[in-house]
Amino acid sequence: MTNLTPILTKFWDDPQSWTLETYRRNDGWKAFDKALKMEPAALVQMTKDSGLRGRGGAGFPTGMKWGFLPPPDGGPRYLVVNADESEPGTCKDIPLMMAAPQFLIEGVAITSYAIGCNHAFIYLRGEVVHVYRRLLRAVEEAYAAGLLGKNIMGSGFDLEVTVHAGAGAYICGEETALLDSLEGRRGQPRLKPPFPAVAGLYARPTVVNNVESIASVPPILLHGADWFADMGTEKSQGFGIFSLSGHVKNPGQYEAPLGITLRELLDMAGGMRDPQKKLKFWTPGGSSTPLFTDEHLDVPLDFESVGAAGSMLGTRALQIFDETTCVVRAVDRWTEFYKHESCGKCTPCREGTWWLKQITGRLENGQGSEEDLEKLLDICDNILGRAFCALGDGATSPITSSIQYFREEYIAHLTNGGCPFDRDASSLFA
Ligand code: L3W
Repeated sequence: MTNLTPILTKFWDDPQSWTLETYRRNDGWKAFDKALKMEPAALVQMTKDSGLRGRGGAGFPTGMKWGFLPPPDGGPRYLVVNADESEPGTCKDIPLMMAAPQFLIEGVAITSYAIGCNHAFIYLRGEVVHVYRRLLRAVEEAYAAGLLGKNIMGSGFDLEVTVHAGAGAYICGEETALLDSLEGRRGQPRLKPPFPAVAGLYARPTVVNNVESIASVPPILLHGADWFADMGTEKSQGFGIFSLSGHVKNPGQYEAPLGITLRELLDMAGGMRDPQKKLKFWTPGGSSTPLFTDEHLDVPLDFESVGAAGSMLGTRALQIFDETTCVVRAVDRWTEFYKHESCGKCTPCREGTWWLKQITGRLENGQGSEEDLEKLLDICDNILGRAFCALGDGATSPITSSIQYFREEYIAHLTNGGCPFDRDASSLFA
């Protein structure tokens, strides 16, 4: 594995990389030792100074989020790790938890100490039973070593960690739907504000952070805020795990400073799967982020540059599609996903995604008319900014961006009376 910043991915290839022993050999749990000798407020300040921004998609400053918690009032406050990785193309948190779960558990311990939490939860996507087992074992190992539990290492700090597996719904990656699900209710988003920092789990102050954000805390504490802030770009500091999939020679996870380009990542990943085939389109951060094309190969993959180029960095899920892929077919598949995963709470998303799927489906089959393109854009316009949460907005991204860049391909389906592509030639959507 080629990695420009082998930090979270440093020992993934070691045999038994997931054990506490391997983690300890790689400086594991030293940061927690250091944390327990610090004032919690200093840890929050360090996280702010590092510039760490949420790695789950939105990029909200992590230290600032911790700072939003109201002053202690004697009642409980919670840390909830969002491990519900489900954004299409995103495969970084699950590999991280499989290969090096102790990074997350140490991050949970440090963060809990920093924010005054004595019970933390890891909410895991329900389908990944193998990850659930690995996390449970890793938490047990940490308890057995006295790193979790009561009066940890004589510090007077108590921490219980609960691993909870959801039931496999994309909506439960939305932080407030996740909290409802964790409380035993049907996972549907809550109205914000109040944000979880003020009223979250059981209506108590709660920090919800992504797996990779929390796992990044121990290395930041060990090496210093400046070390982290010196990586990446001015406003998107540090490193991140980029997941490459699709028509790429060596798909997988590549850890690198934010601001790296797809051209550079593709070089690290051995190039296109078939070097004779041209890159056609790609997602910078999963299917919820507007598509890019080969014109965007040199866009620095940081929050600001990707935004300025018309998309979002999102979860850094780079799905690569070569010229054999029918973009209409890809968009139709993604739209089916959003329609299926819409929780039904709000009308724009529930009704809108259903209509979007009707139209992308008939266009892909060469039915319908050119007017359908305007209808698609109109429905997208009625969802964007009007849905209850980001799911609806995400559903519009592949549609609007594919019409922007590949309108003629939609038309070709109509003039051809069906898909003009050889479906057998494209392994992704065959
Ligand atoms: C307190 C305020 N807290 C904001 C907190 C808020 C949340 C975080 C970001 O969507 C994106 C979405 C997907 N006081 C606050 C405050 N916060 N203002 O900051 O909030 P927000 O609303 O910007 O985003 P979000 O609802 O967390 C996440 C995109 O990520 N995405 C999806 C990824 C899916 C997964 C998955 O597979 N599980 O990660 C991909 O691009 O479209 O834009 O914590 O509480 N004033």
